[in-house]
Amino acid sequence: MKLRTSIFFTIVALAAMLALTACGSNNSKNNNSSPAASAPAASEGAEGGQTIEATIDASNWKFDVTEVKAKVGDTLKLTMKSSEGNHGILIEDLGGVKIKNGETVEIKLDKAGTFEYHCNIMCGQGHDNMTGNIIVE
Ligand SMILES: [Cu+2]
Repeated sequence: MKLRTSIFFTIVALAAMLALTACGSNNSKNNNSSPAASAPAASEGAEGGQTIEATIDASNWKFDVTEVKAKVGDTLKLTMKSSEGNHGILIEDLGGVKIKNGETVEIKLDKAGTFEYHCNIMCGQGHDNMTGNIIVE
């Protein structure tokens, strides 16, 4: 009876020691792993950073909106509608963005300036009058 008990405790003690050393080696391995690089999130909302929504309605031969103002860092969500005739919008100075009737495009405004847009579909005698400006400050 006494012998059994002491063997039992010896086994328990050995098991505990094994467990401790196993834990110890695991911990040292974990400590060697390089820290996870946490890149800073894209800097949004600092200056500008808002979403500006504008709808430009085209008719023969004008755009109802000829000036859209925004700030550097804003995202311009531009929708084009054509209530009369067949028109489109081309913004050459902002990467040649094209917007068709009923379409919405999102443009990230990352530089200041005045960017002209104009109709890019030959729509008739007043075609050349169909211009406007996106002013980014
Ligand atoms: Cu046109």
